[in-house]
Amino acid sequence: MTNTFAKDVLAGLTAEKKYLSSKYFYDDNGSRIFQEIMNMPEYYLTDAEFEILSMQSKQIIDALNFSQPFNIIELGAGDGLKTFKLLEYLLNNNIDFKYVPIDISQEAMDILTARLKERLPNINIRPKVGDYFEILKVNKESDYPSLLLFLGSNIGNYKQERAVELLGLFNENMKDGDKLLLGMDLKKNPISIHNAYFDKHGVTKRFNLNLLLRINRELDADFKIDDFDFYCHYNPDTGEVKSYIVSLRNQKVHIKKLDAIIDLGYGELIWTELSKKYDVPEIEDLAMASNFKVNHNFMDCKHLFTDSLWEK
Ligand code: AVJ
Repeated sequence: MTNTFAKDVLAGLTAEKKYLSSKYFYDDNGSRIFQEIMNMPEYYLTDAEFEILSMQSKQIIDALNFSQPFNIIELGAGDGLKTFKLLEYLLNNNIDFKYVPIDISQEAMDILTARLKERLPNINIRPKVGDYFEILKVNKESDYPSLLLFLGSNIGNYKQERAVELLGLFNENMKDGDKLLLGMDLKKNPISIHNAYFDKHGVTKRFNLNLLLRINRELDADFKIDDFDFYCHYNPDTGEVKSYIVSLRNQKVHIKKLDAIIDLGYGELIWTELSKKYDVPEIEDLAMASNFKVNHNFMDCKHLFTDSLWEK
């Protein structure tokens, strides 16, 4: 793991246009800062998706048209209890299902399992730790229909081609009749999007700069955090939020474990993240490109966000 981290950091910081992957934001500190982001009122995504799953559980479950029992497989579940309201609805209505949260973090799965068992003592939960696709492979052998969940706008971190590739892999691991519920952030007033990502509290800045602290710690580097800033912008034409770390001076950074010295110029950018926003026609196009059909878009009342239900 540290090995691919090292390789990716070296590739990104020696590229013509520097970049670091947002997947590396989520070390223990980064995950904590992300919780802070989700708690900010400006970061409307969390509340909007919570509203959808609280207010429309019945509509979502009815739209599945599943026989019982069935599986709910959540990819990248984390410890955030995102699906709590949906699970609660199912248990309150004596619907027979098994919940399979998947995450790469053992700690996140332990926390999630403990919390759910405490609040929903009757839940049939089978957490899995590891790579999505290794675990998803067994879905094809299940006798029961499955609902895959990929929530929280995580798909927005992937460029079009990579998103199609990932969704195609989901598709290949689904049986006929299985469904996918995909959390996607919608295009809206650009100012709301700007405020969610360029927050005035500086939490998102800390979230980004934490990646440099992680490189300092894990790869024995000497990034001076005060010599860097954060910048992001939303382009309403493309629906893309792009986030960057900015070098505030001409400087050299020594990354001992990579045996590398990185030159950064005044104002030079390190691209860290893409957070893509969609409109409904783009959702249809993405579904089609990855061999899915859109069954229904479940939106919050302000139409900020959609949990888009797809079928093969
Ligand atoms: C967890 C990837 C969906 O892109 O909105 C939040 C991460 N980045 N603020 C997103 C994030 C900056 C988030 N995702």
